[in-house]
Formats: sequence, C-alpha cells, structure tokens
Amino acid sequence: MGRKKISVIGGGQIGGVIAQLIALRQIGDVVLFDIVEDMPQGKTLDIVEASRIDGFDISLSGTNDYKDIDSSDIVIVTAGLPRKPGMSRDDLLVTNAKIIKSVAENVKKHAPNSISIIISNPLDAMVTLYKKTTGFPATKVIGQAGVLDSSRFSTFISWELGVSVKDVNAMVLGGHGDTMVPIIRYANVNGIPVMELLEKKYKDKAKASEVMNAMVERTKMAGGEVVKLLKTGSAFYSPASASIAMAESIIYDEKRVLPVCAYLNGEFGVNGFYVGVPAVLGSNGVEKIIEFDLNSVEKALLDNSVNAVKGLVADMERLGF
Ligand code: A3D
Repeated sequence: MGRKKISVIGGGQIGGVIAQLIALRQIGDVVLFDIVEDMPQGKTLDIVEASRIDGFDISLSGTNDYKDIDSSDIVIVTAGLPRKPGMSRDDLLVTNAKIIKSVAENVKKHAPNSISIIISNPLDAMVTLYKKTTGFPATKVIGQAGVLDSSRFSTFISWELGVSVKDVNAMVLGGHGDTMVPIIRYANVNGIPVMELLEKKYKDKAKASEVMNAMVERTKMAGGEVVKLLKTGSAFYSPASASIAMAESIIYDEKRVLPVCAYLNGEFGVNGFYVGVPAVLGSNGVEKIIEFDLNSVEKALLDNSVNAVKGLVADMERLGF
C-alpha cells in the first residue's frame, strides 16, 4: 500500500501546523494549497528541511495550482478568515462562504473520491455548503469541532481535579458556536463520574455544580479566550491536532468514536442538518452515528444548539449560497 495523499487547502496558521504534524507522524504525503503565491511552497520547504533532524521521510509540497491535489485520499480544508477579537464565528459567514464554495468546486473536480475534513468557520454552515457544492456523499464530508471542544473541556476538568488529562473522557456535542453542549453527565475520569469527584472534593453539591458550570462556560467560550489573547487570529495548534486525530482514524481505519460535525438523518431527532455528534470514523468516513439517550435538560440544550445551526444555514441560503 502506497502512502496516502493528504491535501491541505489553506496554508495559513492551521494549515501549516497540520502539514508539520502529518510530517512528524508520517501519516502520508502532503500537498499544501493556498491562493497566496509562494507562501505554501515556502512553508513546506521550511518543514521538509527539518526532516533530517526529526527523522521523517515523506513528500511535502506547496502549490497554488489545484491540479496538484489530484487523486488525494484526504482533503483538509482550513481556507478562510479567522476571527479577530470581538468577532463571533458567525461574523465570518459571507467571506468564508465565498471561499468555501470555490474550494469545494475545485476539490470536486480534482479529488472526487477524497474524504474531506472541514475546519473553516462558521463550521456547521461551511460543512453544509461544502457538501452541497461538491455533491459528495455526506459520509465523506465531515466537520472538525467536537474533537477540539471536547479536548478543551477535558483539559479544564484535568486542571480542576489535578489528574492526568489522559484519563479524562468528556464530550461536547451540538453546533460549534456559543450554544455548544458539553455533556456533564457522562464526563468521567477513567469511568468515575466527574460530578462525583467534584462533590467529594468540595463536600457540597451546590459548589460542585458551580465549579462544573464554570468549566462548561469556559469550554463554550474557549475559542474566544484564545482569540482575545492572540489579538491577531484564532487558535491554530489545537484545531490542527484535532483534525489529525480524525484523519488518522480514517487512514488507519481505527473506528474511533469521535465527536464530529456529521450529517444527521433523524438521529438525535435531527433531519437533514450537520450537527456535532459522536460518530465512528473509519476508512469510509463517517461509518456510524452513535446515538444515546439524552435527558430532558441535555435534549433542550441540544435542540437550542441545533436551532442556532439551522438559523445560520438559513441565513447563508438567504444570501444565495
Ligand atoms: P489563516 O492563518 O488566515 O489561514 C487561512 C488561509 O486561507 C490563508 O493563508 C489564506 O490565504 C487562505 N485562503 C483564503 N482564501 C482562500 C481560497 N479561496 N482558497 C484557498 N485558500 C484560501 O487562518 P487560520 O488557519 O487561523 O484559520 C483558518 C479557518 O479555521 C478560519 O476560518 C478559522 O475561523 C477556522 N477555525 C476553526 C476552528 C474549529 O475548531 C472549527 C478553530 C480555529 C479556527
């Protein structure tokens, strides 16, 4: 079996880190595409010149020509503007919709059999537009949001409890906006419910809830927290890592259960929309949506998030996309 070909569309902050991670982990060969002349060529040259030091041996190239993405196995889309301080992800809608439409048309032409992972914001709307423009099967167009949002939630839990983040399992569902839904009930440390550990720590149920709610709120606003600190862009290391976890599950057919932005056909009561849910990722893309029972509070929160996604998609359609 030859190495997989992974094309990264958008060679900015996230695209550059993705290219380097693919090299370091030797997951496949990389083509980094951007409309800015010479920049993706410069970035990939810089990365490949570390190959002797880091000990990787793959092909990395930068391009401004979509022909070079021909017959890619995986396409990771990071093209589009990031947020500036004070902006919501939804403020990027018009600018990034134009970009995603042109990217999708070109991927459809040059890499029709690829599986696409979309990162550009506003995520849920951009995945929807990309799927519509390419006409690819929904199982092969997947959005990255939940892997990162869940990792942020897990990080805050590990700090609060003073335990290794490796033993924390926590999941965030719904749209990738301020309405996202961190699932408290199933958050655990090696199987032990986080709420139980918080109640033991504080010996007070109300205080434990207060601490958990603060972590939930921080998770929902975590992207904005980074934007505010960086001042000139948004998070890029962690979204890049999240997309690599998804790509690896697909390339190695790992069948990991990851929270991803997937197209729903009735699951969780949602029909015909992309929403963040747990799904099995394997060599065919989204191989299965993992449904589980939500309690009434979780259901109401998810419905609220789904409504926000529906509103955003409706706005995008009204704008002619
Ligand atoms: P940035 O460093 O600006 O890189 C974006 C790149 O896209 C630039 O190099 C542009 O030249 C390029 N580009 C613009 N138009 C086109 C086009 N038509 N075709 C190809 N490339 C083009 O941004 P970034 O890497 O920091 O972020 C990229 C996107 O990811 C933004 O939309 C962010 O909002 C989004 N983002 C998503 C998450 C999620 O978890 C979903 C997290 C952080 C950022």
